[in-house]
Amino acid sequence: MISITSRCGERTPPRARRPIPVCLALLALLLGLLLALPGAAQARALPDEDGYALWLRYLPVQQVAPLRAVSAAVAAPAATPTQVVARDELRRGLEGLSGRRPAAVDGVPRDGVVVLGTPASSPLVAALDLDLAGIGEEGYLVRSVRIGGRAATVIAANSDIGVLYGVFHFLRLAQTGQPLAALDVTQAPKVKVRVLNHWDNLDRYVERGYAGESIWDWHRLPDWLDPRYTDYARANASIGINGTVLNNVNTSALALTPMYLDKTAALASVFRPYGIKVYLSARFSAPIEIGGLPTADPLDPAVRRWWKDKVDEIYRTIPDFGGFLIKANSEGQPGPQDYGRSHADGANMMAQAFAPHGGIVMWRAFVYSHEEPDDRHKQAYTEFVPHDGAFEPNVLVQVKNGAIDFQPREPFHPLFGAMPGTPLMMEFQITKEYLGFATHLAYLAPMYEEVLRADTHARGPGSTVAKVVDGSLDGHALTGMAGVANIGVDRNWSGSHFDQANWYAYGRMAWDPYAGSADIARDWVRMTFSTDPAVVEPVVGMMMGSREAVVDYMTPLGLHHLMGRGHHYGPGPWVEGGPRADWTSVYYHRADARGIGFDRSAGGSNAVAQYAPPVAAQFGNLETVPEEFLLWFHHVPWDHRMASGNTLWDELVLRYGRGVDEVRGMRATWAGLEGRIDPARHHQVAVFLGIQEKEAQWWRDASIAYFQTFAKRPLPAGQAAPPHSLEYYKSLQFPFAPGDGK
Ligand code: GCW
Repeated sequence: MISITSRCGERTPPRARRPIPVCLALLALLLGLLLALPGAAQARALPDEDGYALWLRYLPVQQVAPLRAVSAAVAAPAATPTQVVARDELRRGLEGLSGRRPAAVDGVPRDGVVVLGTPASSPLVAALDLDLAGIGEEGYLVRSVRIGGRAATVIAANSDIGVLYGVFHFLRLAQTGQPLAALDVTQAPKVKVRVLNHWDNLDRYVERGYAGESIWDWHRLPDWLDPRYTDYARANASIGINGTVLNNVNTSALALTPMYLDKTAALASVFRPYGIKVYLSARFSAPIEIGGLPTADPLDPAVRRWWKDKVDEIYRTIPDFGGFLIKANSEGQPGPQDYGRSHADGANMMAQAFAPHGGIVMWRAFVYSHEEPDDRHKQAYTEFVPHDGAFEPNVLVQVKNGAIDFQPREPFHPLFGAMPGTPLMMEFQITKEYLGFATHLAYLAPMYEEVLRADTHARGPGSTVAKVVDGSLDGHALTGMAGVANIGVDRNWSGSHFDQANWYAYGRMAWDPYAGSADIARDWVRMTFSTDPAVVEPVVGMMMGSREAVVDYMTPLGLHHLMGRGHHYGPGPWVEGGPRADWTSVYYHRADARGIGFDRSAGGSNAVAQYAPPVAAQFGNLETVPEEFLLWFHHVPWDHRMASGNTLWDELVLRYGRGVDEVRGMRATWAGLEGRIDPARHHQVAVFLGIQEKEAQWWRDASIAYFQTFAKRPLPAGQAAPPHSLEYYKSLQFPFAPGDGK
């Protein structure tokens, strides 16, 4: 009889049972002792992650049996590139999550088949006779059904891309640990054009980018298609983004030359299966710079011909090209006003060139002029409202969420609700130009949500910004949302792990502007870090408080535009002088011996009058203005009594401190999660939170040191004096801070 060697090294006959448990027990004891030694935690640590996988990590779920029960096999067509992508993503995801690669099958031979397709692409879907009428081209159903008596899950749509979106939805449910046995999901996007705006220059510099160079490797395009482009497309499709503007709004005209169109076409070919169209920013003066014309006057027939020919050429190269994004007559960019023409003249010229091809023009309303002495807050409204209804039907006017510039908090832009005859799209900034770059943890979805839920009162109560954006308020079919991307070549894409959440949340809110920021955060944390409730709840808590913390330590109570000049890094409330008043801080805070704040009430610039009367009345009155907008709309005496009972000065100081405290709290919460998150990501976030605390403190100290020179009042009891002199804070220079325009 052969004997075997047990793990204890004893020679035992094969059937002898006793010695094995004994030696296993010894082994367990030994292991236990080992684990108790210093360094043992390391041995147990989760494997390091670098963040490249984003929210598509597809790691094994905790409860594998229920997932396996519904995902034994996949029955999916694979006749088109999008069908292949949908099937492969589903199999890849399920394999990672369940530890078992689902078989590819043609029918439903057993329980647990996931059936994909449209009525046209899949006989199985056709036979189910589902009601797909209300979900449009991009919507989908995910439903638990029975086919031939067997339990199946069907992911059905009217188009291949709808099916792909459904696949990502199903995978999200699996990733976040939702029950999968009785599904009945119906989804359709509420916004049509859901685009990222890359502020990427052709030399790969990213304006306001904090995640390294541009991912577009223009020099090696069109031949080298970096695999990252495919992962970019997957990530975007997973959250419903269906377009990308590749180049900066401050663009070179060269982006429209044949060489760059070929490169753009190559990117379009990678993105196409994922339902992502490419768009380009176009420089208004391109007819002069690359067309050799003496003018770019939009009413000049030769100029009109040039744009028409250019657009025709683009469609010969990229048949499903999306359209143009235009920044005109803004911050020195050329535009129709250079020729005495209006924004509508400029936009319509281009829109007419696109109309035969089904393309669109996204014309930005971020305009203000240094020749115009009026409050910058008012200028977009003043320039655009007179042209309401005058734009071609394929023009979207793209409006930033607030009237100044992506500040940590702004009231909603007065254009929302004020142009019923024109579709307005939302422009949010995902990159954190004014919210601590990529080092500070600031989850932006609560800010997006706050703006989308704001009530314009334009057509009576309930006329929310979301209803303007989704077209329901004034019956527009062409609708859109843009997010200024935070993506670069950094391994984790966004410069920090938590900034991925802002990209993610933007996509989810572009799909559904009524979605809740906390729900989205919860999904994201589960997919990105862990489904363990001991991780999910504290991390969601950190995220939900994080934007308010930034508001507090940078620009509390409605203050705005107080950052360092040019690069926008760090506090600079003292910034004054230079080429234009509205690029200084003193223009915005107007602090003096009496008080602080920008009077935009009827007695001041009267910007409030651009809002519908109930909103104007609320914002315009010192008694009714919400405190978070107090200094946005009013110049307020230092001793003004706040709701808390404090004076304005005391409250201001306390808010700065509250912001710093919140960051300290986030650090402590995060420190408590060590061991529950892989060491690499945990460490980087911990270090970044340390930087954030230092910088929050710096914002607080420098701001207080400066404003105290006007308030000339002591700090409230218990509040520490800034450790340095105002001169010290003013002397700090950051010549190479990232992302500055150039
Ligand atoms: O926020 C400001 C930025 C500029 C930017 C501009 C814009 C692309 O500081 O860098 O330029 O807005 O939105 O056009």
